[in-house]
Amino acid sequence: MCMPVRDDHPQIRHDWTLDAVEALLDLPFNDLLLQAQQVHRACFAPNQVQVSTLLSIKTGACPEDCGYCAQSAHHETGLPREPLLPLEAVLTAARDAKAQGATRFCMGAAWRHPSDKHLDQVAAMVTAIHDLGLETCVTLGMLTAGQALRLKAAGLDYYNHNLDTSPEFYGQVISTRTYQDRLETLEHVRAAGLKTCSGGILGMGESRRDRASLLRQLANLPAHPESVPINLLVQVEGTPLFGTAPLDPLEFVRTVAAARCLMPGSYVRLSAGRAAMSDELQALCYFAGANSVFYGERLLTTPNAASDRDHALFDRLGLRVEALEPERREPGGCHRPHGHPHA
Ligand code: SAM
Ligand code: DTB
Ligand code: SF4
Repeated sequence: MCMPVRDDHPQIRHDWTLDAVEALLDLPFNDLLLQAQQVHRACFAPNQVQVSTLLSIKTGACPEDCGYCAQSAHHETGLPREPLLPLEAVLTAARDAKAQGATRFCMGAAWRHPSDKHLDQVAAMVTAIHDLGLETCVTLGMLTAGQALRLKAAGLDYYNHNLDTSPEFYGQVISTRTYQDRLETLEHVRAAGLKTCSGGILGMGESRRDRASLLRQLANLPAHPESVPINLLVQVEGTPLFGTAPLDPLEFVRTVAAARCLMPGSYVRLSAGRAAMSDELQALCYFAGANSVFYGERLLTTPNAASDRDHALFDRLGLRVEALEPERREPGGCHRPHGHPHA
């Protein structure tokens, strides 16, 4: 059994300098991957992957102007808008996801922030999905402290709220909110006792230093997010970021590896962009410490990697899908199964 990776563990730090994180990203590729793999093995079952399924419960017409997003009302992307889905439709999708082996059901809404009426409707969804025996995650935009508590009381496990990029680059991607707005919602989520899911998007034209700065922000939060999604920009026609020069795939792997080194006890999730990645690139990401994916044919509005392709890849790599076992899901703790050091 390995020591729990808690906030007082020497590997858990919240005092990273930007130069130190950049130096990690600058390491020779093999040195960085070896370090990440060692950290990964010390904290997690090395051949296990957690799978979550996503559903867009309210689509399009978002007042925010995020330069990457198909759902912003500021961009002409031709995406059909859909109001908040009824509870029954959401439950059908959740039952399906469970039947396909997902352990967490994540719901996304294209809001700047939810109204209290919408929040009550989402809270009812959360409770019903929790009762199906699935973990729940929602991403609804900014929350007040009271709204975070309301979701916690409804049985919510995780709140997803990405920092997305560095504070320095943020203004070039989004003008309708600030980095501080994001940090404040994360504070409310933590204070309510919810688990945090927070990560970012790579391939938006940011520099390596920006990627280092994003990782530093995440690692220097008062508690590491339990889940860190690393998205690769899905380029959507009509968005300002459509046509951005693609990121070197090895740079993506480096960032996954650095996330693993900086946040040893966090699940690092390969998120958007997997549909366009080769199996070999995904395999390298798993080696670099990614241990979670979004699974299912769709992300929110764009296609995901096909499920049969995922299963074939898991088989080829000898990766097992993690079952939901609450006693092993201690927040910030070590997730390695007892008595199976090399499981
Ligand atoms: N509206 C809420 C918000 O922005 O917090 C929740 C939904 S939003 C779609 C959730 C996350 O999806 C964003 O923070 C961003 O990281 C990711 N995302 C959106 N569009 C993307 C794209 N085209 N490529 C990669 N990631 C994307
Ligand atoms: C996250 O970091 N990625 C997911 C989830 N959290 C909500 C969303 C990806 C969205 C990709 C673009 C789309 O499908 O609209
Ligand atoms: Fe709205 Fe979220 Fe898309 Fe930004 S990322 S436009 S907040 S749905």
